[in-house]
Amino acid sequence: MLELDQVTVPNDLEAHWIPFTPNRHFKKHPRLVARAEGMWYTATDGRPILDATAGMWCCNVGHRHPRVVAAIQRQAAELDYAPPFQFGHPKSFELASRLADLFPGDLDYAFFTNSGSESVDTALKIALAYQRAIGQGTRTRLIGRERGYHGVGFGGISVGGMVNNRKWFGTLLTGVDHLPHTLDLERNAFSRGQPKHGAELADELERLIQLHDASTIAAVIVEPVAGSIGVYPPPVGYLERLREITAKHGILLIFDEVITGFGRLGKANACEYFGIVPDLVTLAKGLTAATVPMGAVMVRKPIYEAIVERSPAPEKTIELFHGYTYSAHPIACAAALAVLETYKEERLFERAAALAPIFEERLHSLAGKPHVIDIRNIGLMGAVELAPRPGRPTERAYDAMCDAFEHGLMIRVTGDTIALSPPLIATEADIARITDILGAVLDRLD
Ligand code: PXG
Repeated sequence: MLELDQVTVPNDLEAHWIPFTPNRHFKKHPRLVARAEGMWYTATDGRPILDATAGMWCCNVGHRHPRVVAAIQRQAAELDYAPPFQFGHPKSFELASRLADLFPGDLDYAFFTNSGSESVDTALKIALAYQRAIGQGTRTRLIGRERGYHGVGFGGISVGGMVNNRKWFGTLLTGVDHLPHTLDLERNAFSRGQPKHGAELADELERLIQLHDASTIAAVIVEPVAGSIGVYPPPVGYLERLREITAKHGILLIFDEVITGFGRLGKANACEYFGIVPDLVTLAKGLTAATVPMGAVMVRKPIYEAIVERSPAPEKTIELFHGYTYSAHPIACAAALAVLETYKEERLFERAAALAPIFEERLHSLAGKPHVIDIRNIGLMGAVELAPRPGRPTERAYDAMCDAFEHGLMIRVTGDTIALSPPLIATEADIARITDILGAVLDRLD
């Protein structure tokens, strides 16, 4: 095991181009962690850092869980790799069956990827292939939502709605349109759980259908709870309406559950939480609790049947020309199976559901703090939105993140919003500590 005094801290940070990070500032003021256990990281200078973000919405079983560590070690020593095209290994089939059991309705098939971004591109491609397979090949348009985050592949940024993630990268996919986002501070500020107002925003889909005609639209993709933008729970009735409208017009509905999957809302997934069966579901993060990179797309039976079972090509012909070298990697499968076992054994989804009201209470106790203009929460997802500094958007929240790290707390920021998503193993005392440290950070913030 790595002891802290064995950690060497590099004296040259230049060569690593760090993703989604202000490299110039970070390399002058690095925040490096050396080890982790349970709810805690240890910084390279030995300071304990409480993890209020489950890494990046992903370390749901806490860090370095013994069952998961052992499963990864065993698998690495047994079968390091198996080609996923034309060959296979038993664990991927076991994992797919377990996942099918976790999802409602006939979301019975799993296609494996290595990240959320790959899951999104895979789901969009399956949607297009399905429409073509059922003789609806004119349905090529994809509809996303403003402020949505669907990873960083060209498909994902095309249907995504974060301006900075799109504007640098050319024309993106053509034939994409967007629904309006659902944040409405005037009507819904400081809502607890799902906001009351805004279900009618789903009717904008009817308007897009009138504009483009249903016969040109393949799929709509949304995060059931917008995560990365800073936790926008869906208005009451909104997702139900999206499901109704898409079904009526033969449009597939894709739920991007990269964040909401695996207990974040106190249920196995957002489908179960909201009681809605979409046509495809994208997964990653909590699938392996981030121990080994892995993603997946859950697919409804009629989609699999149309593309695979009813393929007009001879049986020895590939049905879907798509996949990755590391799809269903044996070590990722072993990690995922151990993580699913941990969710079940430790009743972590139920635990998250029980903790959610306490988290809500503590989070909303920050309402009177300086600069706070909104607080939102659902399950174990929470956001504190700050008023931006005039002319310097994002800087205030960034300073809060740096200060929190100095004071032993890891939080995430997006724009001027602080986002919290503690591991599902958090205790009441952990939540209290998180909000206490954050409260002090807000008090110090200028
Ligand atoms: N879809 C959703 C809904 C996500 O939240 C992805 C796709 C992409 O997953 P990968 O594994 O390709 O990164 C995500 C990822 C943040 C933050 O700060 C959130 C994500 C990634 C990075 C930062 O909120 N979510």
